[in-house]
Amino acid sequence: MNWLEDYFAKNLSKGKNDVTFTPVEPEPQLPFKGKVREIPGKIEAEDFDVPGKGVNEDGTTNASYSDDSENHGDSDYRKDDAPAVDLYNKATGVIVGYNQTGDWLEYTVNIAEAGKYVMTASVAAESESASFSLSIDGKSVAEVPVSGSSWDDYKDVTAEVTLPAGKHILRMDVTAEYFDVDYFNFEFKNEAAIRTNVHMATPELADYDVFDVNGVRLGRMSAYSLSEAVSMLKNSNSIKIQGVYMLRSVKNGAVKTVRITR
Ligand SMILES: [Ca+2]
Ligand SMILES: [Ca+2]
Ligand SMILES: [Ca+2]
Repeated sequence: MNWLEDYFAKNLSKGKNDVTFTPVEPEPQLPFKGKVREIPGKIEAEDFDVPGKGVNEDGTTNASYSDDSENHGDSDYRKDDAPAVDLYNKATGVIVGYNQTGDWLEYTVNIAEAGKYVMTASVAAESESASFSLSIDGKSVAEVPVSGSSWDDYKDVTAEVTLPAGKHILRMDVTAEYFDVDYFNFEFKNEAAIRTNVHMATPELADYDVFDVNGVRLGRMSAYSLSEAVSMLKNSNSIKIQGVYMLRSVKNGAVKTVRITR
């Protein structure tokens, strides 16, 4: 009798009803600190869900992350509930680092309304070839390339995503190693566009002098641009005589001739 037969003889002779096996009672994953992450809003990468337990009836697990068992990071931020995830302390706070292909993190989110959002992630990398994907309840919403030249140089990567309303599981899958990620920020698309435009050229009210064809100054007006001043002058009731007038920017001396017909 070999050892295996011996083992079966000893253990199975008691009858299979004697074998006690207590399955782990399944427990769902839960939002970190009991707080569902709101979209629009900022989600810290390190605030992924607290893992649940066991296996559900449909065969799905209640894991909230996947990572190699070693903690490569220097932060103990999640040492109690997720010690395997590689968290690091950086100048901007805690970040998720050592992101290897196949690692993933999940976040329970509440999305204010269905529609288009601009996702901005703060990331660092030392290569041109890293990437991650984002999905909602297992359905991919974005594939985001990440590149960089320093682990200390965090920069924004953006993607437009279409999201459903309500409570869902947002998941980040590492599709190509390596990169570090500090946070994900979601904004309504229109608000993000307005903010970008304002950032590019903040309109400022400026003064323009109005002269007649003889060089006599008739007055001063305020407008956001020289072209706006031109159209204001053309539509103004205060110029009653048709003819050629001149607008000059008080600030930079730019001049524009305006022909007014009545
Ligand atoms: Ca790890
Ligand atoms: Ca990892
Ligand atoms: Ca962070």
